[in-house]
Amino acid sequence: MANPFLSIVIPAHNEESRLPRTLGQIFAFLEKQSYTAEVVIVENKSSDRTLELAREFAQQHSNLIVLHEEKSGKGNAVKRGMLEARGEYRFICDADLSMPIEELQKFIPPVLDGFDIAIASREAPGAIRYDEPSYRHWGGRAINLAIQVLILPGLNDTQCGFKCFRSDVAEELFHRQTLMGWSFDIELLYLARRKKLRIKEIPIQWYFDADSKVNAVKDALRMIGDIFRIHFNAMRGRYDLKP
Ligand SMILES: Nc1nc2c(ncn2[C@@H]2O[C@H](COP(=O)(O)OP(=O)(O)O)[C@@H](O)[C@H]2O)c(=O)[nH]1
Ligand SMILES: [Mg+2]
Repeated sequence: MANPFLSIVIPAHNEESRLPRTLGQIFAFLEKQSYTAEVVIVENKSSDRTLELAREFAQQHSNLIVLHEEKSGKGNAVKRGMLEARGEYRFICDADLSMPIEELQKFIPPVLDGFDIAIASREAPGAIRYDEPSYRHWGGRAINLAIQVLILPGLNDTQCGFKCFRSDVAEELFHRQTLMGWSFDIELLYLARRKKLRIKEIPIQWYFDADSKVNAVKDALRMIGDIFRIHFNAMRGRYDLKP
């Protein structure tokens, strides 16, 4: 098959309860589009039936690719999926579809053009956040402040799980990714900034899902460690571009 126009890459860890509904909505949406598309699920370290479920779905959809990754971490799964995907545009998509799939149109041509990376933002003017508890919102804002001060000034939401990369940009950036946990986005966006790539922030509608794999204390502390790691890596020239 020729390379599709769009790849939707879904990292999935213990997602047996959310995945069927999400896949149902994604395939119903894709059927209505005129472009070609593939869906790539990357599962790792699940203790439930996520992998089996994804494979059952793949028997009914020839454009669904299911990958099982041995190494742990969301970053590892996304890296593998984005590098194995074949779409001209490659869209990272959380398995909970906390952003309605119809919003995807805003991230790709013809609605959006002239960009290298389009990132969903829950903070840009026009964004709407539904049902988010304030501890999560303010925790996120505190982490974003550290990200902006130390790494990415001007980006108000680097952590939303919906981002679109043009294929050539994905190939280049994901090969250089070194962080494999929740902070992988920050490193990728920093690499993109170094290359002066055009990052577009897209305001979205976002629905908080209490069923989160994020551990508010442990993962927040780990993230702060990663923010300093990226900052010091950058100061030591570890992200300098090879000629
Ligand atoms: N493959 C894989 N996916 C993960 C891992 N951790 C989280 N995810 C996925 O990352 C996405 C976001 O997770 P979620 O629990 O909704 O996080 P939140 O939205 O930040 O609260 C979901 O698709 C998860 O399945 C992991 O270790 N491996
Ligand atoms: Mg979520």
